[in-house]
Amino acid sequence: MSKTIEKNRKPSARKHAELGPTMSGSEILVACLERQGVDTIFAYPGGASMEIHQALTRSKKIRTVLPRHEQGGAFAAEGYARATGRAGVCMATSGPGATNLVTGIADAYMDSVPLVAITGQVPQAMIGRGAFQETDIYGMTLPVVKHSYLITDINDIPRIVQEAFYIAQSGRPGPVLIDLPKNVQQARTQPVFPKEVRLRGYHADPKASELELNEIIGLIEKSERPVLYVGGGIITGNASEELRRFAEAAQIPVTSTIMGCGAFPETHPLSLRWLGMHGAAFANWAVSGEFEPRKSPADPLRLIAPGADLLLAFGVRFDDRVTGKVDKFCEKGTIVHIDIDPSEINKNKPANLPIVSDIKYALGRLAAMVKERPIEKDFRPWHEQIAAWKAKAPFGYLVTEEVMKSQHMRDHLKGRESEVILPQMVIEELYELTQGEAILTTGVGQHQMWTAQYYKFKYPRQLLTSAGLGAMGYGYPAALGAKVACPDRQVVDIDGDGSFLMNVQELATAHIEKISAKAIILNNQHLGMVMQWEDKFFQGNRGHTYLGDPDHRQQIYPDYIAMAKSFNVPCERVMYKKDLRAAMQRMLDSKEPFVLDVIVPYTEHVLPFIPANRTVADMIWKA
Ligand SMILES: Cc1ncc(C[n+]2csc(CCOP(=O)(O)OP(=O)(O)O)c2C)c(N)n1
Ligand SMILES: [Mg+2]
Repeated sequence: MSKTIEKNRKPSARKHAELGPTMSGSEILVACLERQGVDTIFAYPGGASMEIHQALTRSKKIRTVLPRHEQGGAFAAEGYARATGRAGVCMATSGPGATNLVTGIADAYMDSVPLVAITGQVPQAMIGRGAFQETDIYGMTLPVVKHSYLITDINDIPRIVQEAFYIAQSGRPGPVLIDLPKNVQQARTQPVFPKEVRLRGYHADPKASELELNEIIGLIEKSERPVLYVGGGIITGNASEELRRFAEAAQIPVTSTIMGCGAFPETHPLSLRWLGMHGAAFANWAVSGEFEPRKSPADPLRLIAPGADLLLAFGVRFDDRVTGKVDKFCEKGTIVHIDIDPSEINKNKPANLPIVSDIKYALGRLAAMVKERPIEKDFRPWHEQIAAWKAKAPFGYLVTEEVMKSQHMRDHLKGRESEVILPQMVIEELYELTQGEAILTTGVGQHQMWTAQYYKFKYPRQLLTSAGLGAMGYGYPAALGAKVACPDRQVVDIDGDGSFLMNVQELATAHIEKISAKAIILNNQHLGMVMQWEDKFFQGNRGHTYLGDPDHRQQIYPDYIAMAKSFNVPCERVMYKKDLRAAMQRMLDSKEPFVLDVIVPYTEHVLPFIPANRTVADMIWKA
């Protein structure tokens, strides 16, 4: 080593850290966010966070987007994160601002979305005294965060922010909360920015052993009817390419969860689309077998054709919306479960071969192993069975007698039968017009399920939906976040009239911030999904599921055209099929945010449908 280099070597502490100029706690926080590469924060100010907003006004690197409700801000940050894989950042003041973030934090927790949520807190000396706008947000969010911090020392800010981003984005991603009391924001010091994160006992990158992976290959060689059941873990683990290589090399059909939509191209011949309560009948049969339909769960099960004898469950968590009655889910199959999070193993469904691993690594190795030594097995009979199932029960819909006789036809269409727009048609049309390339977000309800059914997702991070929590109001703010992250992509929220109304104020954010996310409201004037359950289980008795104005049923209520106008957002209503395509094209061509209010009948049910905690034999799949 030359002398000059020797002389310029920093003391060893400097190698691991860097000293900054004297700043306030708020400025240190913003400097730390910049160092993390944060380019956008969705933040709503208040007494306990305005100091941070002041510091943000001086940042040249961070765009601060003002949502019109903190929940909108949290969902937008999630949309940003789901679209990119990078942590989304949201911020709120103490008390009500912080509690308004909770739904977004819980959503990020359920769907493993990297989110850093920052809250202002009352000054330390006031904590525990019932101070104005004091809530214990740290305590309130404990069950729904991956980790959380209450900062009590200004000198901890740099380390904590760095850890927060590392924890949120590594291993199984999730939300991290940082609660920052006002006095710490106001204090001043010279920050020390650490260069690396050191967390004892946190292993973000476990890897399957060669022995375990060889065991999987052995099981595939012994099997006749293997199925890959893959989930959001493939997407968060950036393992789609490895999955495709492995599935193709081994010729194993792939079904996904809704979280996994796009993890494997849904247009691929090996794709079984998605499974579960409203998933493809053929995917459910491929996993659990086809049975004679039965009227009551007390009736015996009569097998028509067996399902998978080997289930490769990769990056999934055997959610009840997927499994139904969990002991009947793939009852006869050997189950291999790979997850990065050891707490998922044997949680809902015991696995015959449980493996804790980063899925990208495991699938990459499996693909390489199969390429080196091809599987000597002919799965053609299995592929033929699956082809027969696909032909028997594709996703489909009919304009039924019930639609024709419905109140919708009387109130709005005056009997013009050929002009009725079914919700499924809207999504098919959007798929065509966007060539399957758009990023879609959704609310929660029937429209969410139809979106997943009638749009075929070719890539990961294309369907952004509140799957685990099922939070209405998610769609439009999430679309804003995705559009900010991916300004060159077409981002469309397919929403329900109930869900859209829950965060409609975000139209203001869209207009003022010039975020041209689009929204299609599949407006059935009802809380459709709840209504569907009323029809099925409560003889159609309406328990507060009608959203229109009962005194003026012919009106569409509320009037989204007038509402959007007040936000200066263009909006069109479509009532007749003949007008749909052109209106949708105008929406897609718009350089501004745009709302398309499509009026659809409320009579449609989402099919297939496996009622909760039932089996594939109880699946209703024909209208
Ligand atoms: C915040 C929230 N409240 C209540 C529910 C329960 N819920 C699930 S779907 C649904 C109906 C949604 O109606 P809409 O958004 O109009 O969609 P549709 O089913 O009509 O397509 C309701 C009330 C929920 N998922 N989230
Ligand atoms: Mg509705």
